[in-house]
Amino acid sequence: MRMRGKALKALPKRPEDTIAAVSTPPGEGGIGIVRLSGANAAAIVRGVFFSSRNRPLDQGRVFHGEIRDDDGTPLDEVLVHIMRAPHSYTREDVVEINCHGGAGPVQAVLDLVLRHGARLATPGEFTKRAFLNGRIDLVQAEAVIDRIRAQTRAGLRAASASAGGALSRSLYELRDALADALAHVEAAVDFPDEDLPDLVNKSLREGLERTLARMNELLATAEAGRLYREGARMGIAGRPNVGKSSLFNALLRDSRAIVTPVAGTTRDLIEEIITISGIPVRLTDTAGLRASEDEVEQIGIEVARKALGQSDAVLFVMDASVNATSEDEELARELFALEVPVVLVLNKCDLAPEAVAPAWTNTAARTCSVSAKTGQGLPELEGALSELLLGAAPISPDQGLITRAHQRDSLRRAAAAVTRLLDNFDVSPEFLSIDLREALQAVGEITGETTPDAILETIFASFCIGK
Ligand SMILES: Nc1nc2c(ncn2[C@@H]2O[C@H](COP(=O)(O)OP(=O)(O)OP(=O)(O)O)[C@@H](O)[C@H]2O)c(=O)[nH]1
Ligand SMILES: [Mg+2]
Repeated sequence: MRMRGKALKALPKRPEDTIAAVSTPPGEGGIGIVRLSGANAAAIVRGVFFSSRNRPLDQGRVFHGEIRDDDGTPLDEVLVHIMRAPHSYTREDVVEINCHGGAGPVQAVLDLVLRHGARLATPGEFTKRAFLNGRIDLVQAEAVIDRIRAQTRAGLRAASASAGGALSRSLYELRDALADALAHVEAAVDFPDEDLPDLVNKSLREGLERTLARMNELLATAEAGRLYREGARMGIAGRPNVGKSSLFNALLRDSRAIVTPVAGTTRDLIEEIITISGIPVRLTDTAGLRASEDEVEQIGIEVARKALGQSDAVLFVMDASVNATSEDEELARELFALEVPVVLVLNKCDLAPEAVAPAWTNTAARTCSVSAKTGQGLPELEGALSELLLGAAPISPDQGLITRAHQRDSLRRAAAAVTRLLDNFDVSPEFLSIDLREALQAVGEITGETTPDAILETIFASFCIGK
């Protein structure tokens, strides 16, 4: 899909050289793919590939044959697939060589095509070419790497929606509305004697108010977008023996952490990923927090405190079957001071079904009664955690979300410019056009139309080699 529309900046020159890289991960597998892109891709492969049926390499077919070394020795048996420009990922000629998947074959085939004139691709260079050649915009390019790195189905759906253009479409609507407003305002500047009719002024203002509302709607997706993409961290804290490791195992649905009746069982951090409402959550079980003489335990407690401070949420576990102690109270005070949302978990409710949170926990913290042993209350706890992350009405991953900090920052800048403009609407039109230009620039930085080259470099450099 072509999305660039009215580009605000001339595209950089099309790259001339032909690049090559291994597109599959290192290690052993059924196949390993060496990919080439550029004007000489087919010619380079023709020099090293020998078709088993002696057919000329051409588009649209898969060819079986051998890759031979310069002295004619067979290196690997392969399938070759040619995609001619512009019907390819990069819009250039692309050739994929399917080798046997091991370091030996893929490296030998890569070395050979490099000797025959290809250059080793930099990280993300195939996708960068797709962007520079106008096949995809920057939002879609970034969604490609999000697809590769997606850890949950919801994360993959969010990335796929953006790769398909869902977020881009919203941004182009904003850009077009801002560009139209700018045209109106500049007409007013060009013909200063002719006051803009009130009607035009009114519809301009209303249009910009709608644009601002739409920007704010998109900004409201940023937290969910970040969570689907990056995930969250949650730590389990509490006194020794309250059942933290049991709860960790129950949420993981696996016996990962050691559970014993001995207080001080867990020493090190134990981390595993669980999924809550489509969000990958790195759950950390920690050493029970208490004043301890034991050196190993003390170190564990220190590490636990640090991990908890870096969490997006803390599950503060208490043993409901015994009276809360002053240690619980002190710990609660410490955890609430972290300014991280805390969920109070009253565990072992199978032993004490009527237990309630002690009066001193009377804060805004959510409270859940669970039994890590029987599983009672776990769905409610997971629901509370989901609400804590995504709110009561979760945003669907399919709608094209703002997922990255740089997208959010640019959109905030655009919204601030439109807000400023609306606040000063009755002042001279020159000022309006300055704000409109700034908003357009900021929106264009998200889609790639006005993104400075240095930032583009950084974005693509974070991709993997071969993509
Ligand atoms: N009845 C009952 N026992 C539980 C429950 N959860 C944990 N236990 C028991 O409580 C004891 C301590 O459990 P752990 O999960 O090791 O507790 P912990 O908080 O990780 O302890 P430390 O690692 O020492 O800090 C074990 O004997 C568990 O079987 C529960 O929901 N109900
Ligand atoms: Mg433990």
